[in-house]
Amino acid sequence: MDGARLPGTSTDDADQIVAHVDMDCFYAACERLREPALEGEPLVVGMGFQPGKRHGAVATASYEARKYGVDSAMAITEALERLPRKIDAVDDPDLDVAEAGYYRPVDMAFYESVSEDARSILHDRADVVREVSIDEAYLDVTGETEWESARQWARSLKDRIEDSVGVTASVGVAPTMSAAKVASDHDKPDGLVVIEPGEVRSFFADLPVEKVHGVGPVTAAELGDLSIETAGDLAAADPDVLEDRFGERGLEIYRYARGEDSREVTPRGRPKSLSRESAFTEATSERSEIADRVRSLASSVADRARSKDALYQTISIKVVTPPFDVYTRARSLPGPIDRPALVEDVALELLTEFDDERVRKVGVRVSNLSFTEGEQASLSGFELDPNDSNALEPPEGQSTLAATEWGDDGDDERADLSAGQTTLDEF
Ligand code: DCP
Ligand code: MG
Repeated sequence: MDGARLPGTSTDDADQIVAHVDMDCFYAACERLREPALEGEPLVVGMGFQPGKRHGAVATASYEARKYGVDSAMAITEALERLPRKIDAVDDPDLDVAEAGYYRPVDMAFYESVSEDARSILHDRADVVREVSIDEAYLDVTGETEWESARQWARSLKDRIEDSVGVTASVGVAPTMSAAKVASDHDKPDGLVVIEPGEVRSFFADLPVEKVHGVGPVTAAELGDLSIETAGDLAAADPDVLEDRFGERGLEIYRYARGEDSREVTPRGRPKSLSRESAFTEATSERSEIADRVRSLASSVADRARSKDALYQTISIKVVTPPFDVYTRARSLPGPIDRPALVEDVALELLTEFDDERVRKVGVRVSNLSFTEGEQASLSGFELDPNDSNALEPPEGQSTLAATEWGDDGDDERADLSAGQTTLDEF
């Protein structure tokens, strides 16, 4: 686009402006939202630290806890050795309370709700958003800013996330997806790094090779055998040698190290569900206010379904009551339909169960989607709350703690990611 290209830069990497957004120590940041006293403290979120339990892993650690060597995926026993629990240190003369930290269990329902708030800001700031995980997304911002103002654009995005969600995000802006990811990681936490077209290689030159997208610790060690220590070494390596050793992937990391990455930011595939939710400024028990909100969410979700040529068979609501109790209720219809009035009616009917509750947030979702044949799906973005509709229907009388049900996502890419996250289940 005009003005997006600096004079003297090659055209092949100047076409796209990509932002990569990744929240800082995300689960820990969420815990701090509801427990502000944890701010500035070493904080570990994970499983298996409670008395009598010793199996589990760290999901994340605050930056203060990382100073003690505690980090994601570490066995909880090792984390406790490096950073004992405050609560244990108080009673144990051998432990120093000042060198101890706080531990909190994983609460996916809450993190998903925070993530949803942050994602709605991302979708508001860019038309094309590729959500990669609960705390990470790529944005195509070519149409939203120009290189000259990219830093201010990213700053205002960061400020908005911090002001309205209360967590900090690190943002990287670059001409390619792989470079944007490196940029967001470069100055964490609270980072903001812009790599302009033509600067990728010089920016990468001295970075350790494992910073290159696609290079994990194993590949880095193998590259070390070839005396390739930095991204600059990789960019200057013989591509034939890389291809011999690593196959097609060798060429891919070679290109990434050189700043070559032709991937465009695209939203992910067909949504499994469409939902919208909205928080009240303060928890309310005003029935008409809650019903009005549900009505407008229902109509917005039905509109979106229609715009995507999606028929739905399941309609559900989500209700969040103070402090952060999340409930979902669903009703399935005999067949797929496109009937906005029914979405509203069913949502309001499901809401009646919560007539005596104070409510801080409500959501409406349609799922069990089918698409009219030949139509292109999800043109305007990917919805992260797709879901297996079965999970939405709790056994009679059981109040679902929505946990993964509302926020979990059937998309392949994300499924892979959570499989790699050792900490969600105890082992
Ligand atoms: N996560 C997990 N198990 C892992 C890695 C991550 O459960 N092995 C969870 C906890 C993290 C969240 O996913 O908070 C996001 O992952 P990130 O890799 O982005 O890590 P953080 O956001 O915690 O920290 P950073 O500031 O480095 O992004
Ligand atoms: Mg993160």
